[in-house]
Amino acid sequence: MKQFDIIIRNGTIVTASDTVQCDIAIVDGRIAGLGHDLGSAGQEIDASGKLVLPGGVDAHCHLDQPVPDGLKMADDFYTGSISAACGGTTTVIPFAAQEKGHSLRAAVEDYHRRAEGKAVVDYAFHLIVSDPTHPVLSDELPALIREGYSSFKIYMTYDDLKLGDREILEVLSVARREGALVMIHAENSDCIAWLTEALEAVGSTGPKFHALARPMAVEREATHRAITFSELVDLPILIVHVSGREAVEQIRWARGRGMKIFAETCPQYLFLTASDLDQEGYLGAKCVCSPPPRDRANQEVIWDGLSDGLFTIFSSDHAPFRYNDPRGKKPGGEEVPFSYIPNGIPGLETRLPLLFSGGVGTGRISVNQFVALTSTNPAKLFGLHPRKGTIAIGSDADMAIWDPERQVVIRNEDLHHAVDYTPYEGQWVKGWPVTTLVRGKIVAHDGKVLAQAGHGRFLPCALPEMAKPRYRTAGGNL
Ligand code: DUC
Ligand code: ZN
Ligand code: ZN
Repeated sequence: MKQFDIIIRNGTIVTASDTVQCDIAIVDGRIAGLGHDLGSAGQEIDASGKLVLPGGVDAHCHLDQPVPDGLKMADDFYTGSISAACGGTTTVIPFAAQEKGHSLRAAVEDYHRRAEGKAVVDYAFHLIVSDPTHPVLSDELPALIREGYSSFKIYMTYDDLKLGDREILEVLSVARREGALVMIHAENSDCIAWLTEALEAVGSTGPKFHALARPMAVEREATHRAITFSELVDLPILIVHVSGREAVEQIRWARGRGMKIFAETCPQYLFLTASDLDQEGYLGAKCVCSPPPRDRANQEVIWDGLSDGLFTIFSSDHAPFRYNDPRGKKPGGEEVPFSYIPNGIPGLETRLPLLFSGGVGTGRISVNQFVALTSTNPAKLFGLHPRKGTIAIGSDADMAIWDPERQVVIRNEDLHHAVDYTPYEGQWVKGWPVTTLVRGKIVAHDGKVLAQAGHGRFLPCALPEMAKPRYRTAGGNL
């Protein structure tokens, strides 16, 4: 009888803290041994010359999320998760979004139905709280947090999602009481509406004007306001999709005052600029996302924040709207004013290779920082560690085996999402995840999907230890 189900031999194991040469033994989907001369196994994987990393945890992606105005996300839990797997990601955390006027519980139940039997990688849910009524704040949200939905996103913009300042304070207070983590989309809604009207009034309606309607000042102001709310309630928060210098400065300022402000950034702020919205014709619509990409100097600010520890996590913000589609970027098949273009770009499969190549490959970040930003920290921040996010005895055998030398030119035709474009078409990267395992099963190898839909399981999240309040203030004790 073989001792183990699988042994991965001769690889270089990388965690957030260490890089070691050793073999990995797997039994029943978990890591059972790390070392040399481990014994025999039913299946052997030779990882000579390869890096073995914890599978990526993409803590910000949108899959099959109901959206208004006749739009539809192209990726469901199957196409989204095979795309994730082929890009070295083994856990995704998309959003169960409350619709205004509806219950939060209904959103969660609906989202489970959408995920059931489809995912190939494991998944947890964040909530989106868009209608914090009394029953939601007093009953539904606390109950859901205790059931394993321990993080939620709130928006300071988008008419169908945004909360007012008072509502944000109420919601943060519940999170503090229950120990949840709040993710904040920080952009000033009124400023965006005013700028949008002014631009459209003079006929400035093309995709490139999306970036002008959402300048950095709009993000800076809202980031500062979110930090103020965090201080008043004495609650750590996560500022998501930070795009450039001005928001970064606010977060550094808050950190300098001893506040626990977590920050996330995404590939679009490293590999795209606002000029990508200014492509021929209407093609810039492919890069419309919020906050918008900035300029080259801001890309450097984001790189600095990744290397010096300002950013806690690096996520895709995958928002899969097709380009040539009546329910996508050209709603009704037409070239519409920028304010009607659905916000968001695809990025689940390219998140890790882009950061590996642009960050580790250039020496901007170490390979251990890469693991921390893309796997260990998101697992810790959202209560999934040490089951996810590391290579350790007892952890789930979720791994990506990387060929650090493989050179790839990104082509949409090679990706596995259901979107009809990638904003990174033609970009060259060095380093690619060739084999991905989820709980000891090879789910993807060399771009081929080897797992059945439904292999992925739902993961309830523990209360995030890392996001506990640091101080007790008057506001926090209320
Ligand atoms: N912005 C968001 O806030 N969410 C989805 C995509 C985007 O661009
Ligand atoms: Zn957002
Ligand atoms: Zn998002």
